[in-house]
Amino acid sequence: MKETTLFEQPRYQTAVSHFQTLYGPGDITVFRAPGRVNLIGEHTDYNHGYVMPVAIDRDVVILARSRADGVVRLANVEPEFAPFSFALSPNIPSAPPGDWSNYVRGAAQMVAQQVGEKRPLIGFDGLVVAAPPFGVPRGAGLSSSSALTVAAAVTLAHLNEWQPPLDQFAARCSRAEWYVGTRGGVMDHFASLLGRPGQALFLDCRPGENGRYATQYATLPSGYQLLIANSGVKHRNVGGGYNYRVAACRAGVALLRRRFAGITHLRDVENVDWGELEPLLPEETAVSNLIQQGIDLGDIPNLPTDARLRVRANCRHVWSENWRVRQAVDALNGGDIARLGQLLHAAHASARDDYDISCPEIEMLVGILNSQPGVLGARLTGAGWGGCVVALVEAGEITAVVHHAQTAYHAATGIDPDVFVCTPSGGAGFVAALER
Ligand code: NG1
Repeated sequence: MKETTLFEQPRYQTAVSHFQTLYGPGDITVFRAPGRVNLIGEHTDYNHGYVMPVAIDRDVVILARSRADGVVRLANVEPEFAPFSFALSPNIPSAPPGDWSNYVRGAAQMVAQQVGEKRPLIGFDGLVVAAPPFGVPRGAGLSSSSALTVAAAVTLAHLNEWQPPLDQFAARCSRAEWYVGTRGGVMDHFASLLGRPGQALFLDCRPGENGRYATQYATLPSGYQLLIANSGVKHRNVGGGYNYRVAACRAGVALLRRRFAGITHLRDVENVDWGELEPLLPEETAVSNLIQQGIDLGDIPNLPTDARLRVRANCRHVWSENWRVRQAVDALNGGDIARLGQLLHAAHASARDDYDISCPEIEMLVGILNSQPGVLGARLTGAGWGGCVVALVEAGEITAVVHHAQTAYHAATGIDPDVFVCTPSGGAGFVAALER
């Protein structure tokens, strides 16, 4: 996009004037990182499995001006996010849990570690612009937090002239987000950095021996659109259910290893019949019981010893979801859209029944969407417990489906859902520079 065009847009005009009020006149560089919607492949990434996300046309933007003293000062156009500052270093102290600055601190620490002591670290004065309607909706399973992490990392990498290969950068961004206390996988950061307009990313979340990741792109079929419906129920990964699922999968691998020596992730048993795996996994067990059996879960934060884990069903979801993602790639490449729709249905049922990550509002939305002509498939997307539903819809029916989802969901729950058509966008990076 040409600079003049970009800075003439009201979103950027307002942001530039806000920036100048904070930091005075001078040059401004703009970076962006999109959120993502996951078409299929939920909770498979941290199991070294397969995912198929799309970068969405809602993003986190950072306006930045470099500072030679290595300090990062960051404000947000949304006043509920308090400004903060810190000095770049390979070991940046964290703010209290839940503070938005931790995503930026985690990203900054990672970049500082990579750029190393070769030269002085360049910091920046910055402004985050991610308010509705252009920003990534927060707590909606569309990776607003990872978009913030990636936007901060992209800004600092650019200012410090660090240009790693994109897959390596994405993997490092994912690890950087562990700083906030989650043990998430690589999907969101890959989607945000490697997204392409009009395409879904098929990612194998297991790195090769050289540490590189295999990626492919599948073009979304013409004549169909992706609809995103936000249930309005906020989901959070910090604490609670997400890490329980990570633990259940880890425990499953440890138990299966007694029969299948050397396996490290559920991915390793993708070609073994489920019937062979099932008897080796307990239906439900307490964390304390697993620890007594010598299974190491000690590094997973927020995991009480009396937490009960549905090891068998959780592992079944991951095992079957990996199969569905591979089928979905074949369906997309073969133009079999009806088949893709069926796979989305099946993926939703598995996420609900085996992974227990749905909730009544999501069920309501999925039901409403599935009842409409032109909807091929609908499923919850992202970590779960609220957030968004993604649906594949015939283009000719999309307006009616959006309208119906809004009115029917509001009538049933009293919540006004944000329902929108998603245009797959390009990946994160430098956008434009304004020289003054
Ligand atoms: P969201 O929906 O953005 O919270 C989380 C994880 C992903 C993946 C999905 C479930 C993080 C940063 N993101 O995404 O890696 O595991 O859940 O498929 O932890």
